Amino acid sequence: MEIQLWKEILSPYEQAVDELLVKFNHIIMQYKSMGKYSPIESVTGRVKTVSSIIDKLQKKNIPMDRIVEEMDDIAGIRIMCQFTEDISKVVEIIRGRQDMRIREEKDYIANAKASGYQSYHIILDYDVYTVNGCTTIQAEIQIRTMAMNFWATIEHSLQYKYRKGIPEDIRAKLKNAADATVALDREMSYVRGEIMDAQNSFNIKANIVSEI
Ligand code: 0O2
Repeated sequence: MEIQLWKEILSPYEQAVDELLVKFNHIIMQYKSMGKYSPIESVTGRVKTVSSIIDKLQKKNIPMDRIVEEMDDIAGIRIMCQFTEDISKVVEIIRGRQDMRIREEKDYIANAKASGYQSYHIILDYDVYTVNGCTTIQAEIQIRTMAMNFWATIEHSLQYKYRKGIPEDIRAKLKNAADATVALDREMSYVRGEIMDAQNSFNIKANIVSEI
């Protein structure tokens, strides 16, 4: 397909990622400016590359003219939280918004994948207003703790290294590491109250200093 046509297809997805990043970053800023603990630690976003869209279309037997309806992760947002408890708070924030209409939720924290992968996925319908009018696209939001993100990032890069499949011994080690991640998140939950108090008072002090 021509480059120009791909640019036209991907343009609303790029706009959606930009807009969603602004919205989630403002949530972080608003919590901080109120001197409150933010359930969102950081947020990243990306538009799927053309080659990985083509790979997925072929793998799932999706025709080109069904991209908008069938592909739900061309626009991808990843939200990192400090604690497992923050994830449900972020889900509630998204559920309460009218500009992000939830199509589907997948809880890979309650039901981790066989690989050990943990994350909470939300598929959205999101309206993008362009010079040609309004178009609704799908976007995938992945919400996870920093520990879950550490594991998923390493495992994802190994998937690239071992394109024909991660060897069994490495998969077993990754599964152990995933179990350690669960244990780490559980331990951190025990000290959550302490950390939140410390961060709240740090934010309040920082606000006072910036006002002087
Ligand atoms: P990328 O490069 O991140 O875009 P499918 O999308 O067909 O694989 P499904 O059921 O439609 O499957 O989506 P699923 O499994 O709910 O979520 C897909 C995305 O979740 C993946 O996108 C990854 O980002 C992430 N993910 C799912 N399983 C794993 C896993 O075992 N390890 C890691 N590291 N990430 C996972 P892509 O398109 O595969 O990759």
